[in-house]
Amino acid sequence: MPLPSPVRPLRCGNPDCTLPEGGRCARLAEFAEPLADCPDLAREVKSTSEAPSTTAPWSGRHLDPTEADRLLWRTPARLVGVLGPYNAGKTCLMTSFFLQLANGQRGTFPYRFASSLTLHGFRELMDQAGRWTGKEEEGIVPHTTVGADTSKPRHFLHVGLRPKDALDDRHIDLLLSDLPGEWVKGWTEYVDTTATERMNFIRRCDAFILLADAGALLAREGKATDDETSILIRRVLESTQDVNPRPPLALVLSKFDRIIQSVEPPPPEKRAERDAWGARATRLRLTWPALEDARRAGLPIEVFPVSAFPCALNQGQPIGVLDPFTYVMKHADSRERWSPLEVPIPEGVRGFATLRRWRDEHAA
Ligand SMILES: Nc1nc2c(ncn2[C@@H]2O[C@H](COP(=O)(O)OP(=O)(O)OP(=O)(O)O)[C@@H](O)[C@H]2O)c(=O)[nH]1
Ligand SMILES: [Mg+2]
Repeated sequence: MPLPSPVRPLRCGNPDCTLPEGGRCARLAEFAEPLADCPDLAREVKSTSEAPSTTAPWSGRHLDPTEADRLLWRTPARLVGVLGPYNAGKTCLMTSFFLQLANGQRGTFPYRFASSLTLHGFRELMDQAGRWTGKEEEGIVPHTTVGADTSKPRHFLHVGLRPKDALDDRHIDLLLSDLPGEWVKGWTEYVDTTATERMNFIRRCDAFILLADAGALLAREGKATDDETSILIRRVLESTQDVNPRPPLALVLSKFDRIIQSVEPPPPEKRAERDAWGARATRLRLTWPALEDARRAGLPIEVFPVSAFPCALNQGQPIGVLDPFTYVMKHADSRERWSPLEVPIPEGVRGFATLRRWRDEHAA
């Protein structure tokens, strides 16, 4: 993000004036020092209620693709594509993951929480989730929207991690995509250039977490969800065909609390086996073959029943949220990485000695 120029706080009523942008005063002939004398110029006064301008190189909210890109170049970051149709529970899963980690409840997850460049973004989501009373008809977090500035959509959440060993202070960046379901649908169904460009990051993902609403997928009338999920798996498979090694894929059956009374999940080591799901597997008519094709193509696959918010926050704990993250990180960590790029300080940059000389020359 460029720093604002020193004259940026100025505003000029004269439409021909470019001084505030670093150009020329339109009334230069009248005033020897337009900056001091021109009456058209006014200092911009910010109202205190206005949000502070973001002169810092990060805003604390979701990162845009350029910021995510910069982070990927600079650090050995792990990029995880969290994908799923509208309302699948993507944002809830990431919010719940963050809550657990930040609370020190890392379970089997091999890292502890260290930092976040998107703390404001998480904070807003956590505030919303904290207000949820547990009723199904209330939303837990707001639906992810495309955002006002469509040229720079902000759709990456960041979590900084340190290995679980308290004496190991290496820092690892984890980037999670938090996309609106409509975009995922656009990418899977009507592939046009805009959709493809927006999803360019897919090829750089170290791992994927795909979500499907467990109730919708395993229900008798779950054909549409089965359809959507299978297409999504196939799109990921197709888009990563020349990525080596093949990225792992965790299929999360979300909102499992809603069906727990009627469906008992198989033991963890059997969850990726079709037969272990018994008669329910027949409802995944297209999803299982897609998973099996992906596995044959070399993608490590695992299935996770998860409940990010089984009840209001003050009444209970999430179930199984850390498991898919533990799984994908185990694979992502085993990938060979380039050492991070140092951002060089440009040569010939003014040191104090040259600065003093330059000042003396100009003062003379
Ligand atoms: N009971 C229950 N409901 C959940 C759970 N996770 C999500 N939900 C419900 O599903 C809704 C949608 O969840 P989101 O996380 O916003 O879904 P999303 O995939 O991010 O949706 P988009 O942003 O619109 O693509 C929430 O508002 C909740 O009502 C869960 O673990 N349990
Ligand atoms: Mg969302």
